[in-house]
Amino acid sequence: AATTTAKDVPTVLSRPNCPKESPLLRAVKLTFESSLMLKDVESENKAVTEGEYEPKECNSRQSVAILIPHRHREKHLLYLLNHLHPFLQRQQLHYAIYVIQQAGDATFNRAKLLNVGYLEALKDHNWECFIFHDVDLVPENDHNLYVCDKQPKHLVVGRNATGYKLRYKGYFGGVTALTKDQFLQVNGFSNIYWGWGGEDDDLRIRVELQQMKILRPPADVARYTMVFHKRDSGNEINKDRCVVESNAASVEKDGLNSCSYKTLSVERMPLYVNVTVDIGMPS
Ligand code: UD2
Ligand code: MN
Repeated sequence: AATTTAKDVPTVLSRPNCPKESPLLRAVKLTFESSLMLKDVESENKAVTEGEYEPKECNSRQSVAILIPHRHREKHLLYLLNHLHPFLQRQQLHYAIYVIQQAGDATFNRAKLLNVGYLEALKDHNWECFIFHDVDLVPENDHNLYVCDKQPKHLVVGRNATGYKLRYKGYFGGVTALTKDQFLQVNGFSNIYWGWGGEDDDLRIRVELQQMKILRPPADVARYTMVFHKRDSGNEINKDRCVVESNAASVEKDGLNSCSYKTLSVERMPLYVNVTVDIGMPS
């Protein structure tokens, strides 16, 4: 019979759990160099493979999928990747970055793209935590931890353009963190928000309907720089954004369980998984 000796024990068992607070957190100055190239960011992040990273020194406390809805914001994506990879590594997380690209020119639908990202990422790994992340928001403080909590979390209290203050009570836009189960419990985002606005408030309504409570890090930590931009063409203000709001009955029919889409490609790039998807158009 086979006997087990110490040297057969996989290293993953012998290495310690990562500490509650990573010793690697530090103050970092954000940079937005227009000359930055993808190959520079790739060569500075050699430990990342196909968008995924796992600390070698310890067992990560959570596995986290970062989901970024995207169309035609290449420069913003580059700035974000440049900052986010080292940032997440300093937090000693097992993570992967997914960019969900809306194919075609139909009206943008941020919320539906994020539903797709959740469903597609779970095909790769049983992620415990999901971060729903605008492409243009760069976290300023290493202590803004990209992990999930007992309740859904909103990671943006303030940003440069709004004097680092919460925009309004109940604001839930920009960057949010929900566990796999929390997101399933609210049936994800509504799929019917086409164009700008409202889908973030709708997610808050879904969270509240489940008697969950939104948590936020302290204001001095939950700070972001938003790269300046104008409203994109194809993402005009959604005039129906207040009409379509979810309620207890609609949540059961509209969300993750009704999200229909066609995956056109899944490209495993060095720094992210690029999911290109046909999500249809407003009916
Ligand atoms: C606010 C919210 C955002 C969302 C939006 C309303 C903050 C910081 N953010 O963002 O979470 O609720 O209002 O829908 O409050 N995008 C593209 N290409 C496009 C259009 C949008 O990639 O053509 C993506 C990209 O990730 C972008 C996000 O969608 O960051 C939100 O769009 P935005 O940045 O134009 O809207 P903004 O800044 O008003
Ligand atoms: Mn923005």
